[in-house]
Amino acid sequence: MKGSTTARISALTATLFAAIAGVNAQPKYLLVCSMDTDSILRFDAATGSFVDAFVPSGSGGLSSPHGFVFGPDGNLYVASRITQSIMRYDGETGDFIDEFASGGPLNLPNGIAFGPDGNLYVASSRSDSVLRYDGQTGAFIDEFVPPGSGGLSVPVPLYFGSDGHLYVGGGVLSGSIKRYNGTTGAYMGDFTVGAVVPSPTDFVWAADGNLYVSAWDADSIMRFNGVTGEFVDIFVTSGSGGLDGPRGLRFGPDGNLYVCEWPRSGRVLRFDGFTGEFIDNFIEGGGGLSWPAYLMFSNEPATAWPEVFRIFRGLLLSGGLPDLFVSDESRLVVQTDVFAPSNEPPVQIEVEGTSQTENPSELRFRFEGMASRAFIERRILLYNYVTQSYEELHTGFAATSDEMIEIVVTANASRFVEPGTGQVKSLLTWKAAAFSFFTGWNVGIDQTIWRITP
Ligand SMILES: [Ca+2]
Ligand SMILES: [Ca+2]
Repeated sequence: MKGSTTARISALTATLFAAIAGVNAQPKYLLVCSMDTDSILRFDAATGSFVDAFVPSGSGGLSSPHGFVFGPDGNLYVASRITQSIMRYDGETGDFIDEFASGGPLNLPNGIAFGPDGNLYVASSRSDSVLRYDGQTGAFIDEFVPPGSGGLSVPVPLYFGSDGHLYVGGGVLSGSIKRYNGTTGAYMGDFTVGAVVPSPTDFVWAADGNLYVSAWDADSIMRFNGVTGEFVDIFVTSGSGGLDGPRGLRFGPDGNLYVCEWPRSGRVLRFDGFTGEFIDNFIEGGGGLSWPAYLMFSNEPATAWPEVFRIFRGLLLSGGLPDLFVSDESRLVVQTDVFAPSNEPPVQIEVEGTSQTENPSELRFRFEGMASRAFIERRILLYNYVTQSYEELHTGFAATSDEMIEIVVTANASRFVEPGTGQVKSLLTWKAAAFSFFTGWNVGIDQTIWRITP
């Protein structure tokens, strides 16, 4: 466990570094869900000035929009509360496509997210549950988190963490962020500990490794350790800048924190991302904004999950594709191919996924795994679609307990995404060091995912 913690800390350091290296990736737009006007409004991300109604009022029947997210197909999905459905809009133009999902015991949809299995997860506020819909067809699949599981009450925001598990904010006076197994939906415990969150309405992991949570009933923004869930502090104090009912929150390109105020006004408030001090009303009623529920910048990173794995060398001992989704000690285990030519790594595994964007400003590949013996050389390669060959980006000795390695590409990242299809591929190889005479060993892979920023 200790090794795992160390690896996580180094991964967080990498995140911080990347945040500094990636400042050139400026989003153009801030999208805000304007509940009272039944529209999604677009603002200039740098100035806050109104640009247009990306999704015009009532488009396709949109009524009381809440959670929204860009899907794996690049389109925008919006929870429409009054119609009890999830609407889909063209991700480029904002044009209505269809009423994507509805039905099942859905009652007041709130936060929505796509999962590692490519399906759509919806917080059903009034049934105290999380529902799952087919990510391709929109058909209802099941109650992924059954009503009240782990004490879930009035779920509002929900996101998959970088560990692949599902985090759900719920509860009123004794609110918290709860964690559910990303593949089974089983309750894993309350993630936030040390302080209750009075009505958590949104949350976000920041580059500093902390989790920032809107406490709607306390008019404040709380901060928790993003890895352990331990309470850190009240980051934005109650009522700062007149804050009355914080809801959606995100960090902007300037490193500051943007918070929707719901429902009192049409304000998006900006707070210093380092001190939490109030800066200004970044948006105040622009474009008719009223009851802003959620917001997002146009270049938020999206997760690409492994869709296929291929064993070029080695023998599958145990596990399968779903083991690669979540950091949960459940692994794909592959043994050495003893017949491999001596100049070739006897374990070679390729994983493949799909990026939502073909021109990313940043691409990260995250690997978590281990080898059964010491002195096994591990290489991580990403497929370069320009040179049409694998490019080696990391090499080192594999650890004998889980370690997490995150490769961060900020320069010319589009070379690792196939034009037209968005395909991304990574190759992982293991080979015993020259001085080692062991031939029978195996590797366990706990997680392989990509995080891709438009
Ligand atoms: Ca692990
Ligand atoms: Ca796993």
